[in-house]
Amino acid sequence: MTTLLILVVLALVAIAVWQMTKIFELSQLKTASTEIATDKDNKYNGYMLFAFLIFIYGITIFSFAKYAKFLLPTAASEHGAEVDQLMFVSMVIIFIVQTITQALLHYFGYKYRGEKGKKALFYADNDRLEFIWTIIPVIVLAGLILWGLYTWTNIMDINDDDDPLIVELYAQQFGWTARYAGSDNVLGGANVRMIDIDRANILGLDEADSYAADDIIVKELHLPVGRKVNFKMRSQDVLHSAYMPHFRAQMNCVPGMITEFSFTPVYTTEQMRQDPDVVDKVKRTNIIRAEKSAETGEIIDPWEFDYVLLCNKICGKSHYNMQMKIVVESEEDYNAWLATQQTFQETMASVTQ
Ligand SMILES: [Cu+2]
Repeated sequence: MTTLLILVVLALVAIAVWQMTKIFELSQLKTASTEIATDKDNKYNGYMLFAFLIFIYGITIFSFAKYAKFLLPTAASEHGAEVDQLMFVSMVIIFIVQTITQALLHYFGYKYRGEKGKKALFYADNDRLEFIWTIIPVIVLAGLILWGLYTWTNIMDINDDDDPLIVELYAQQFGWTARYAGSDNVLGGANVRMIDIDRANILGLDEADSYAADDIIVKELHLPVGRKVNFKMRSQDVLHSAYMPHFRAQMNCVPGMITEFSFTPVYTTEQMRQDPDVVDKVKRTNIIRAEKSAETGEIIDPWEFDYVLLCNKICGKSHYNMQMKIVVESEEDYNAWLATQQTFQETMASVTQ
């Protein structure tokens, strides 16, 4: 490490000496004008501007063609479609504006390149032009912001209308736990101080709280399609972020407080597996897996699409793998699955025995 630092210092000193020699050379009054651009140089640079313009347009088209497949598939939640539409319209506007302004910028750079005898015109301002290029962005931005605020307020309005399912998402280094509110649909009180690992009270539920008795703690999240879910997030240790990309949902999990997010899933896992983008992605991934398997001789199972809950805050060394599977299914399947799970009271009873 010390050797590397010494080498870096030596290199920097060498650069400094070189730069100083250059400054010294420039400061010497020399009549030779080799550093002054000629008409030929300016013309050459003007053409280079067009070449650069073609390059940025080219790379844009290339990126669309090559990388568009990495975008998320259709939104699987009710509000997700609105978020996507807002994003799409914003991107289209940015795209059009940048295509036009880049062309103008490079064209004018070429048109008004330096030429012998050509003098720049002193032009202080033009009220009409200033007005136009101020008012157009003002109108467009005001529209986008108002629309965005309206959508945001709608999405973030977490209420108990339409009988939502209440689910707690509990984050800790490095995994997720979910808690259903049970048949009363009310989560029992909980606090990290009441965690009792020996007695399997992993989420610190208040055993004296009658609402806690029927709560169901699980390691895989199942949601009935078409029913609104109100999530209540808690964190045990550091900042985490509950990120459910397919549902266009994300909310920070903050130690010491409960944060909320609400959405309605609209496609079951099975339906999403039929989505052309998902089918394509699964196919591509499995080709890579098969190749890797053939290369290393290791058996890698083919991948099947599932919704996921990820952590989107860098919370420690295993952050990258902090995830939980989400299954969206019909109301009947969901009820059948839930019926097989143990309630908090049952878990406690089995431990105490
Ligand atoms: Cu995390």
